[in-house]
Amino acid sequence: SEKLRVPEALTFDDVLLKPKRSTIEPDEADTASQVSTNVSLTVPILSAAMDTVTESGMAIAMARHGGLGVLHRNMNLDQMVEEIERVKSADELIIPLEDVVTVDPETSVREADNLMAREGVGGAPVINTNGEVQGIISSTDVRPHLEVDENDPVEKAMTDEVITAPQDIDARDAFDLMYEHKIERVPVVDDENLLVGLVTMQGILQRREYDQAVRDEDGQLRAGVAVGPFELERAEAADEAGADILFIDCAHAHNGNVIDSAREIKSTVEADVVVGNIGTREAAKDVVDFADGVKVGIGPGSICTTRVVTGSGMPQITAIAQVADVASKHDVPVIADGGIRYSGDAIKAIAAGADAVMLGSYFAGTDEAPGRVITMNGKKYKQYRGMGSVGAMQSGGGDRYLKDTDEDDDYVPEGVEAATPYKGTLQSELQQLVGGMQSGMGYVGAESVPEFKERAEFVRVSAAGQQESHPHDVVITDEAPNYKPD
Ligand code: RVP
Repeated sequence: SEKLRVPEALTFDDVLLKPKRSTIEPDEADTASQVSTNVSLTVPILSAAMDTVTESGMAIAMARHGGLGVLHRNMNLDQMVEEIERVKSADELIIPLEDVVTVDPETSVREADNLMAREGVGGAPVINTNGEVQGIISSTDVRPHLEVDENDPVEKAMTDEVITAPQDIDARDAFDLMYEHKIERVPVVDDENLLVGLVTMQGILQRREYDQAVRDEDGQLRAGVAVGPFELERAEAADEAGADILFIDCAHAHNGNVIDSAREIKSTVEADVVVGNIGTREAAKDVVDFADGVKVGIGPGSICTTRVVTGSGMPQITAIAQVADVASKHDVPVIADGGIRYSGDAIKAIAAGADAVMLGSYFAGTDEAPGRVITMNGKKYKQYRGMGSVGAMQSGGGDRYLKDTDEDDDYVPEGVEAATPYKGTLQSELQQLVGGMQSGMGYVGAESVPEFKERAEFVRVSAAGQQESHPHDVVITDEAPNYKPD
């Protein structure tokens, strides 16, 4: 029958990268990649918009290490705005006025000392009632010594010839200024000498530590945010709060209403808009004219039951390749979302045409993911659940599955609630992931992501070949940091 003359679709384990002549050492492989029209990443990796994966703690860590966190949307708009602001301000060069500890010139030395100790700062600008900078006081100025009594006003103990910086100072100049004057902090003032913020040496050194960090033009960390397919209000609030990319969070974005709504969101906001998820060439054709990126994945997720519950889906390598065929012609970046268990899967996704990959389970066990560590049978785990699981849908966001979740007793879930082994810090997980991907680029002989996509070729793997790929005929005695038997 015609019906049964069906095309084949492949996933990660069906293919391997063909090794090619190479002059590239793995650590020379440059992983920088475009993730949407206006945002590129140092490492092409995103953490999933799930309530057991990405809140501000994860998003800050992801951006600091060169990737991007996408905040989930099981939270109200106020919480979301707060979360976005946390990410955006995490590594800010200039601490904004509202967060700066200041003291009044008349305050007693004792009070100032107590205040600084309480707030955990080593010094504070001294400002008058107009907000003009009069001096700066540091905890060493208030230590008991001969000239100053603890009941004296701060103005007697402060440094009054204070070095200040203009609002447009950059990290380099701020460092030089502080180094030259041997000072730890510099008040930032406007033209009228009114205090607008503070730069600290500690802040600058912290920023330097993250030399891979993904930042916007103002030096703030980049943040991604999930919005429901019909949540125009959330989209506007996220945009207003400074989100860099909005991710339309839908399990099946190839739907007329979703596409219309996504188009409307795109025309309203300044942020980039990534549309997803999709998994076919036809879906890609319907969104590439307006999307700043497309996200691919219908059913590959580790906690996802879409394929068994609905009988539909698309094995991930084929889904990526189909979408990328169309999207690449329109210069629309492709994000492969779901099903990645190993660094090898991630680099195969890129070989199939993705520009970046999104992972959930891989990161859910790290310290930076929300939720606490639980112990079962002596082993440590963290909770990890699908956003289409009953529990997650009860916390909001069921419209991802295009269902009316006001009637909350008749959910048809498309995900499960689970636990994943506890893994320690995100940094060490990312290091293994990125390192493995770079080695993959080395095997193919490509120095950059675009060159890798060009050069990579797949071979098809048989069941016997797949068995050969994994450790076999041995008993593993010491667990490797990047391999766990299924
Ligand atoms: P994985 O990395 O395999 O754990 O997959 C994570 C992805 O699974 C998410 O980014 C999302 O696209 C998808 N997901 C999230 N919840 C569900 C579900 O409940 N079915 N699926």
